Amino acid sequence: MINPIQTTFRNLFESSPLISFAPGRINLIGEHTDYQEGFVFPAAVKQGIWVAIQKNGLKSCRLYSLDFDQEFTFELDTLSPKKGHWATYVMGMVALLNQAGYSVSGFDMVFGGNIPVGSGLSSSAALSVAIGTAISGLFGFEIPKKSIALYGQKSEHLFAGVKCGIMDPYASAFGAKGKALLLDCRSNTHEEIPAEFGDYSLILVNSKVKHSLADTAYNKRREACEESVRLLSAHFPGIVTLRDIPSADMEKVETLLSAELYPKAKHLITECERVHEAAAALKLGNLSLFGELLKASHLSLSKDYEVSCPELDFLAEKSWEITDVIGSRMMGGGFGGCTINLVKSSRIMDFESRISSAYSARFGIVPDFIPVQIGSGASILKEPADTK
Ligand code: GAF
Repeated sequence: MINPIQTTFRNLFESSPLISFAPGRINLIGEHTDYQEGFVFPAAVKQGIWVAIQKNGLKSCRLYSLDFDQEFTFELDTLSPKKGHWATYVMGMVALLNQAGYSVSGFDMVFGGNIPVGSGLSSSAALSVAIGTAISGLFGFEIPKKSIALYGQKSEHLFAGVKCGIMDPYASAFGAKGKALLLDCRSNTHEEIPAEFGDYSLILVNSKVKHSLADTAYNKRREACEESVRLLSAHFPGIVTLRDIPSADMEKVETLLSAELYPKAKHLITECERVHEAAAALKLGNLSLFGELLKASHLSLSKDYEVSCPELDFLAEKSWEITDVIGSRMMGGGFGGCTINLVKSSRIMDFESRISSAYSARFGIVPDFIPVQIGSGASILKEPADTK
């Protein structure tokens, strides 16, 4: 992928660019917990976004998206990121970096990637992190990775309208080859844990549906958690988020919350515990326990947190029926996108054909299968040979 990006850049702008890469991410377990300062267990994948960039000596930034085959130019003096356009991710990062005191001057940029659209591998976080890494390298800012991840999250809040957590840009920035990140979303620190699955491989199944209002529902879930914290804090002194409540106190939580709020809080509390259990199981090589925890996570997301959909439920349930599958659950924000599955490597073709025929018979959609391997986080791949 680096070659077409580099060639396109040279053809369009006739100079030699710096090239950065930032990966997409999977999440093994720990869903919808990051915005409650909880625990998550993501990993970077090999698919990602490549950004080629060079200074242009102007007061404007000239962009070209290889994937959209579109150009876009914006002036640095009148920067106005608008929701819904790919260039917003570039303008958003530039606006936030300028606000933080990094003085970004004019540049030319080409970017593109190989993250399947709608797969839930978080291409938007990868794009923000790749842009932050590229700008940091080009202008010599040496912005810490954690700050790049936080700017990526803030850009999503301000310019895409999704009040997401830190997981996606953090995993893209800090990913490590062959390792999953046990991430504490309060301290924003992580422990790397070898993601060794023996005879099993990770494979995503893309439902190829994205139900409307997903962003609204996401923000509503976040508000429901915040409301629960407000109601519970009088009875649990010192709690800051739902992560601070142990599941041993679940009965008390139930008596204090409405029938609407309680299951959501229950998901948060139990999912944080499942993340620790899953990390411990992986360390011990106990894959069957790991798989059971993935199933419990899916059921909690579907029944209690209500962020699944019939297509994802069907894919997970069908996978649970197959003996060669050790774990399966919806992955990411929900309401569509992918399931993540641990499937016996020698039986993947059989898995694909069984899931494909069952899913297409039920929904009239042929799902996509995306094998994933755990790769490294964001980096600069190539320094420019010359600068303007
Ligand atoms: C999306 C968000 F961007 C993440 O922050 C996280 O909340 C995830 O949904 C659900 O776990 O990917």
